[in-house]
Amino acid sequence: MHPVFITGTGLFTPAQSISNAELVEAFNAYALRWNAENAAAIADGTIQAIQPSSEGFIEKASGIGARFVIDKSGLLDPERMCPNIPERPDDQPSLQCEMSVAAATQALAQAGRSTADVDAVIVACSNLQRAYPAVAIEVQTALGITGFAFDMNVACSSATFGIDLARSQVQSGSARAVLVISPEICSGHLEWRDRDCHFIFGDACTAVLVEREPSPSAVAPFRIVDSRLKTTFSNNIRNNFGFLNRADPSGIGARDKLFRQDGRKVFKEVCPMVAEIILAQLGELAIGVESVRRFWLHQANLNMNQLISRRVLGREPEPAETPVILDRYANTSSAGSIIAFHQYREDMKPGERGVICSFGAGYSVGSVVVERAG
Ligand code: CO8
Repeated sequence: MHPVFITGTGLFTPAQSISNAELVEAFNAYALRWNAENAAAIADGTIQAIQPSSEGFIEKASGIGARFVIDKSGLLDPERMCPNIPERPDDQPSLQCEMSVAAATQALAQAGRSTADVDAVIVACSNLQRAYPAVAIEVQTALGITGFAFDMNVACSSATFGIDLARSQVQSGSARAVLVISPEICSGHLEWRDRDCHFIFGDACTAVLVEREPSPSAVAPFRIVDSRLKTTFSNNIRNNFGFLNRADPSGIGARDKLFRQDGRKVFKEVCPMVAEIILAQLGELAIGVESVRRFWLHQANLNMNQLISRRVLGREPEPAETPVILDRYANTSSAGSIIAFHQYREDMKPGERGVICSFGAGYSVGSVVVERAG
């Protein structure tokens, strides 16, 4: 089969960031207020008081130190606890289109390509801001790309599944080059009033250019050696928001219409699954684990990544082997492993190999083995 390369990556980071201290202060102000308003019911045992959040817990349980967000004003307002993102008229670019164009422009520049070299756009992310027309087609038009575009969603594994699909399209000849873009606005579907998860997510957008040959001016191209996809159904990470919600008004606004998870179960079930998939993939490719220079893992939880790396390597990982961006970005769903790849790959030498691996809701795992091209 014809080789296929990732020739450029791009990253859009929102201008605003929220530290754990700011987040916890806002949450605790909300909790105090809610508990005061519901004091009688709490006192007679009908409902339970909201427990405060803590910076210490967040850092220890997750490794997250801050998160970028599109709007922090609404998130830090104890009366709102939700981003303020005004709707735009249909004749203006959508927010996800704007983020996508910014990231894609960087990816093209890094690859030494122009939009005239690209035939397809895949917008691959956890949540799309509308059902149709596809955000990808809006992005395609904004960039002036002829050809085709479509949206897809595999939650945290959207980007790796998108790369696998782009690789097939390039291999089959249906596109010369494909942009895989992940505009993740996680702040819009997170319940900021739930201390179990209010610290987990942030916003960002990544773009990856997949094509047949790197241009001579590509900054750090990588050949895709292999990609493996795995899904297995689980209710442990779920979001029931959808177009049928209005057909049963009793559920509108209920807690299950935003992200929710049983984090403990996810941790226990997903870590071994990911380690097994990476080890099986490397084994079948006859690539010794010790020869893999870097693992750009999904950025959900630091402890999770350390456990997976230990299982794969059979020893403690060196920090440079498993780059962490979680401390600044938090979990940006499908963008996470690509942000790590974007920020930590230029130092690798031709022939050196790495693994981009995402995992999350579904469950889904996407593992892409790459090798630095010359
Ligand atoms: N402050 C203080 N205490 C807290 C807080 C807080 N903020 N939150 C919880 N606690 C308490 C709990 O109530 C509990 O108390 P108790 O022992 O009295 O019951 C105690 O701390 C321990 O809680 P947990 O057992 O929940 O703590 P864990 O150590 O398991 O850590 C984590 C929780 C960090 C969530 C951890 O389980 C984890 O990261 N698991 C993996 C989760 C994961 O990777 N999920 C992937 C989801 S992402 C994805 O797939 C994409 C979905 C689409 C994007 C959605 C965007 C919104």
